[in-house]
Amino acid sequence: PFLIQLITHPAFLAGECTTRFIDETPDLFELPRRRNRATRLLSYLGEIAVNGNPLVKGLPKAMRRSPAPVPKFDNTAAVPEGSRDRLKELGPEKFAQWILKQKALLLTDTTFRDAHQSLLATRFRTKDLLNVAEAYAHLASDLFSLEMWGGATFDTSMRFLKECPWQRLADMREKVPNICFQMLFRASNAVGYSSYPDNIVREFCSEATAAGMDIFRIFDALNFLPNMRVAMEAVQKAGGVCEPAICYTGDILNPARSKYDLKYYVELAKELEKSGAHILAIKDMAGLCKPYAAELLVKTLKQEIGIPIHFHTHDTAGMQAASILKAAEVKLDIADGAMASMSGGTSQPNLNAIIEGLRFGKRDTNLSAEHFSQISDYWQSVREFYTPFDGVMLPATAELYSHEMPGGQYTNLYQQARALGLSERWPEICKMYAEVNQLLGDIVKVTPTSKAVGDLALFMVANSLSSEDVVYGDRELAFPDSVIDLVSGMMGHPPGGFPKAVQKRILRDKKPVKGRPGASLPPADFTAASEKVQKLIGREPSMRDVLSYLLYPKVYEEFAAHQRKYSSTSNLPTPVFFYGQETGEEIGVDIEEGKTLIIKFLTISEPHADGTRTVFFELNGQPRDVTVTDLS
Ligand code: 3PY
Ligand code: ZN
Repeated sequence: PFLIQLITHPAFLAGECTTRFIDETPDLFELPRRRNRATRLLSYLGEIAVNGNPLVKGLPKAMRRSPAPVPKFDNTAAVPEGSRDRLKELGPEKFAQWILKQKALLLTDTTFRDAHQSLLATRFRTKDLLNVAEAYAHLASDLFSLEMWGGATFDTSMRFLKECPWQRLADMREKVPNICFQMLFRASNAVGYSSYPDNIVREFCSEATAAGMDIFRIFDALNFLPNMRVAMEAVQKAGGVCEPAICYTGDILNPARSKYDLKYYVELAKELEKSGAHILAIKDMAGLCKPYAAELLVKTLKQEIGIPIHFHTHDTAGMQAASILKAAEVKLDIADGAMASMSGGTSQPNLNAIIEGLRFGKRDTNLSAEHFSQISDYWQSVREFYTPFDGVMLPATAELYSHEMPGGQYTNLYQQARALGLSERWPEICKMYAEVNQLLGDIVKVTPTSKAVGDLALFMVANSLSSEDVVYGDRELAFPDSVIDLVSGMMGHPPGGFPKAVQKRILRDKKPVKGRPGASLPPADFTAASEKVQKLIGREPSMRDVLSYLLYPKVYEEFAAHQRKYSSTSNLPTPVFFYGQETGEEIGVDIEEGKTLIIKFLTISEPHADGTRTVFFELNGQPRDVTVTDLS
């Protein structure tokens, strides 16, 4: 095709063909590249048509195929100014001052990140996020921020959805220029499950800021300050808004839970303010901060520190909108909620209801009920694409206050238990989770420490082990890696350290890490990583590619292999990505600005002698077929 392109090119026909002409005429290469791209996409569609997508195998089927209706807005109107314009104008310090002056309670919408992480195993695809992004820019410009990145989205988008997380951020940024973006950053654990070298943490923050991230909520899963400071400094240096979090556990109202009392949180908050925080987050990842505790905590913090306070909670027990309202009464500055149709349960409290709860009062948000309803309707339709991941809605029980499981983990651990055939023993697992927490000295439980506690609880129930067996038994036990990482100090250190006997039994002869793990990890070699990535993707990698690889080497390799084999599948509609096309269905796939492939699926042949099948399509009106090995 290249030769035909060349000899039929108008410049060639006009006798102007030189080597320079070939170099300077990139459209010569366009046809083969596009064809190649189309062939690869057809291979994906053929593969799904014959073998299905393993992601949804055995899970309840999503019945919705029609696109989710996007709220109407005047797209010829200028994008209204929003919090991001204010941040750009003022810079982080003065922006924080501006927040303090607001009468309204400011709101963050978590639907693009935590809500689907908590309810749908983080499976929202970029396409569904982008489709509503411009509507947000026009209809929800008075939101304080959109939490749309970080936490599990980084790993999940590559591992399961085969999408580039950086591309998601950059594309969202393009469509929403006016509202601040917020991300969740696990301090030295970055967007992963254990400490990374400091140079990765630094480079990540700098690159995320360049890609359009504004506000970094930084937490450490043990509230371990040395880990947080590395990330805080990196964000400050990159010019981002630094929002460190105190992770809330226990119950400040319960005199018997004295390890994490009011004084503990106030001291932590003061330290964070001293280290240059612009905003302080209260991260109530399990939804334990009851209304009167929230009131006491926020009221006290407002007296003790001078920076704005941002409250994040999960509605697992069903009571957390009340905590937000109580905190708003004592001058909380910003609260997190999720759009109605993606709220409640292990997700955030209902944003639409909070807006109405505050209407006509002192902290009235002045946000539009009508616009936010339309946006919630969009998410309700989108949610119907994700039925396979929307399974278990565990009832909230007051047991939550004894096991203290984070929202994002609650349903996940249940799924893990079910996969091990232990779903009948779920109440026992919850009790064991609480027991493991005490065994480890009563620690903060949030990614990644919560995973280690959950893994150990499952391990103990599955192997019928008691706490005594773990501490005093002499049976050889192959503890899960996450548990070894935790007690060896690779996730940082809890206040007072881990109980020595437990640590010794789990680590045996292995020595625990002293101090901050990042301080003893060798720096990552970016040059070597870049060479490796170049081999995987066949082009000069960007720093973003290299960071994705360094954070998740194996996941990145598989993601790169998917791209090589199928090209980017990110633009396929979600039902097609999960289930393939229906017979006779025609879809338009934008492969780049202004270029759309029209793909119609016709049929699948009977199997051939070699176990393959032929899948027939029409591509832009022309017949095309691909051969796929039938794995059934
Ligand atoms: C994460 O780290 O992904 C969390 O959501 C913690 O709450
Ligand atoms: Zn959360």
